[in-house]
Amino acid sequence: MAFTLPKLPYDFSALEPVIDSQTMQIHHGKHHGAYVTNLNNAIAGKANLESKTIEALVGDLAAVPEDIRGAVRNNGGGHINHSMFWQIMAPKGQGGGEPTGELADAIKAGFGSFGDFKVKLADAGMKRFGSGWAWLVVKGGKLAIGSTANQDNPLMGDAIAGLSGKPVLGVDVWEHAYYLKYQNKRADYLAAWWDVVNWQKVGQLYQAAK
Ligand code: MN3
Repeated sequence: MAFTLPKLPYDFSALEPVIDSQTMQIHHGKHHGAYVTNLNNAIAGKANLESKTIEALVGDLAAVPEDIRGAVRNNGGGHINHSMFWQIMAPKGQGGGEPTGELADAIKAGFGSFGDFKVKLADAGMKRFGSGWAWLVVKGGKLAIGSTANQDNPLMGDAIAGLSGKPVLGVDVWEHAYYLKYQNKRADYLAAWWDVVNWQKVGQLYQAAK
């Protein structure tokens, strides 16, 4: 098996009340679990693909045979996106607040203020029609905000994902991420989500990406 479902770094109930326990169980175990299973099935027997990191695999879809490229794009994207998503959240109390240090400075330089940044990221999530993700990426040494459809990741590049750069924060705006608790109210989910963002982890990703 090339890829495995990573364990959550906290309990299913740890992100309550922002994200309910049942949503976390289904989202991690069923949705992310299925992306991993389907990705492994798609690349089974292809040692050159099985030995790659997930970043290298989705970052070079041109190297994937055409007959499985769509499956790798969707399920490899699902795997890398969710693997990051779990890491950049933390239980209320540990998560939330504001970024510090260089990341805070870069957000201020790029978007005016932390408040302006939050508005712009939520706007990217709201304007993504249907399923997808809103992102904060490092591109050319600077921070940028964008969104992708389905399970596309910025590492796939502009031609495929409509966005490029190294992701440092991504928020899942698929209905499966919020429907049980928030129903159709994506804006309420996005507003509450800030309370569980792990800014320490996002700061580490920023340091590695810049
Ligand atoms: Mn999801």
